[in-house]
Order: sequence, then C-alpha cells, then structure tokens
Amino acid sequence: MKEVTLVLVGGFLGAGKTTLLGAVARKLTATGKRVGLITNDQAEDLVDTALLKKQTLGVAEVSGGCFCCRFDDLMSAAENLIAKLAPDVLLGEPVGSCTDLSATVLQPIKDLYGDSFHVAPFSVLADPARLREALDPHADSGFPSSVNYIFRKQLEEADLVLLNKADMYGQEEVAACRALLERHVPQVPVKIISALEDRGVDEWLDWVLATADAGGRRLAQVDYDVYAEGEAVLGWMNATAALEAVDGSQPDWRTFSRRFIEEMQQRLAAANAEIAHLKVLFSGPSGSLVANLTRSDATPSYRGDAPAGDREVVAVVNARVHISPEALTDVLEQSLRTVTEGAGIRFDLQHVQSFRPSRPEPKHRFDRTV
Ligand SMILES: Nc1nc2c(ncn2[C@@H]2O[C@H](COP(=O)(O)OP(=O)(O)OP(=O)(O)O)[C@@H](O)[C@H]2O)c(=O)[nH]1
Ligand SMILES: [Mg+2]
Repeated sequence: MKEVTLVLVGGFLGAGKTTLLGAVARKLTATGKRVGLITNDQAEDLVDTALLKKQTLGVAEVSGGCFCCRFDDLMSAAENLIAKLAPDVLLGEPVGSCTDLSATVLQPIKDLYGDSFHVAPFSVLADPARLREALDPHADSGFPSSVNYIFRKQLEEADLVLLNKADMYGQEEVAACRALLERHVPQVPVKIISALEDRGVDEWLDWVLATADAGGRRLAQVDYDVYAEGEAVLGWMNATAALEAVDGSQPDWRTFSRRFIEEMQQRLAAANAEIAHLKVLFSGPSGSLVANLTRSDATPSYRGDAPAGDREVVAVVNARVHISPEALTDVLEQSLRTVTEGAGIRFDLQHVQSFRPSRPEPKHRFDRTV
C-alpha cells in the first residue's frame, strides 16, 4: 500500500530549493505530518544538510553524485528514513546542476517502486534573474551556453515551474519571466512564490499533495554531451575550516564572516568567475550564521545568529563557480589568509574537496513516461 508521498523539488543552483523544503518541513510537521528529507550533492560536507538538520529531524544525505547516478543510494536513504520515521512525506532536493531527473529518477521510481510511493508533481524552482539570462538570447548569464542549456532542460521536464523570490522582483520582471516561459515551455504551468517570505507556498503545497500521483508527466530531450559540459565547467568545492581566536583576541564573528565572503566575492570577480552559489555556514557553540551569494554581482545575504564570544568556530564552505577547481581552492586559501591576518584568528583548512563534476551516468534512463 502506498503510504509515502515523495516530493522532489529541482531547479538551478541558488534557486531556493533548501529554503522552500525547510519551510515545507516545518509546515507539515506543524500539522502533525511526519516528514523526511533527502539532500544530495557531488561531495560531502553540505551546508544544506546542516541547515535542514537544525529544522527537522529526519535528514539523510546522498553524496558522491546526483540522485540519477546514485539511484540505489537514494532509494536506500528513502528506505532508511521510512524505517526510522514512518514519514507521510519524503522531500528531496537534487543537485542544482542536475537535469533529466524525470527520465532517470521519477520514472524509475514509478516503475520499480510504484507500489510504495505517491510520486508528486516535480516542481522546478527558478530565480527570475537567472531565468531571464537563460531564456533571453540577448542576455548574458556570465556562464557558458552549456550551463544555460541545463537551466532550460530543467524547465522543460518540470511538471510545474515555481518562479521564486517574488519578494525581490516587481510585477514587470515577473511578467517578462512569464512571457519567456510561455514562449519556451508553453505546456508547463507556472506559479509565483516567495519561499523566504512564505508567499504562495501553502497554495503550492496543497496543490502538490492533492495531486500526489501526478509526478513525472514530462520528459526533456537531453543531449548528455552538452549536459556533461555544462556541469564540468563549474568548479565545485566543499571545504571545512577550523577558526580559532588566538593571542587573547575576541573576534566579532559576524564582521569576520562578512569580510570573508566579500573577500571571496572580490577575488572571484577579479578572476572573472561567475558565482552560481557560494554558501558558508559559520557555527560555534553559541550560534550559527549562514551566508549565501547566488550571483557575482549580488550582495551576500545572511541568516541566523553569528557565534558570539566563542573561541572556536567552524566554517563550512560550499562553492559552485565558473572557475577551475584548483583556482577555486586557491581563492579560498588566499581569502582565509587575508581575513585572518592580523585579526587574532588562526585557521586550519581541515578538509577540502574540489573538482569538476564528472559526466552524469544515470543508472536508469526512461525514454517514455510511466
Ligand atoms: N529574496 C529571496 N531570497 C530567497 C528566496 N528563496 C531563497 N532565497 C535565497 O536564495 C539563496 C539560495 O537559497 P537556497 O535555498 O540555499 O538555494 P538552493 O536552490 O537550495 O541552492 P543549491 O543547494 O546551491 O542548489 C539564499 O540566500 C536564500 O535565502 C526568496 O523567496 N526570496
Ligand atoms: Mg540547496
């Protein structure tokens, strides 16, 4: 008997997937539903997993590749959460540079696990500015065309496009995005939401849960050579740095975190390296602060309470940037050096994984919908 509704939310890096799923987990939990959540990345040490664990209990992480390449890990993670929590709803956030999820994840789940899951409509989140850059041939996203290709394929396979961050954009911008979507994916319904300010989220969630078997109605035609190139041009880095106040200093960690992310932003701008998403989680015993930057020309945003009065703080850095992994690691090291020098702070870069995502090799790939 089907007992679990599986809700996957896709969309490009920085579109707001974690923000939305965190909000959904809180909402469902408040109405007495049991919720599990599965995050996904090419590597370990995820800011998203740490953030979501603060908001909900049942979080599992699939790392080392996207859901399509790690299909069995995804299903094991789902089965473990089901055994542990007996969830009513399982939420999943695929990697933001991933596409063809309908063919490689949704259809196989419907085919192989159709007795166990309601596969809910696949919603794809989009940031209006990024959407315009990907769909408007006159716009420049700062990324190679292969990255824009991934963005467009994500929209094409959506059961629903969620135009997010409505709080940041005026009606004109939203109307322009709607017109572009109408031209590019006329068959896909569009809803406007703000995950951050909780606008339109309840209506969307009600609709998703009410149509819980309508997921995976569309397939995109994906050229894996272009897709692989679009992923490989992004440098990917997950790193952990231990920070320690020395020489009796009492660092202001809020100011430090701002200086650090701005230093990385400046160095990446100097290298002409467009940021897809740079997120840093600063945690100490007294608090934690997350800083996000979802494009090079934006202002970083901050949420949470910075550690105050702590001697030791850990910074987890997740960066996805149009730059080589070596240069990205270099930017991280130089930035840490610059902002700690003379500040009475010692850093120890404990763990760095930086690489280009390898070619996607899905375990299953359906050429028809189930
Ligand atoms: N203004 C505004 N900002 C938002 C909204 N939703 C998300 N954000 C911000 O966008 C940034 C990225 O959000 P995430 O939820 O981390 O995005 P993501 O899609 O999970 O990103 P990846 O995991 O890198 O793929 C954060 O700074 C969020 O606060 C929104 O509705 N409005
Ligand atoms: Mg995320």
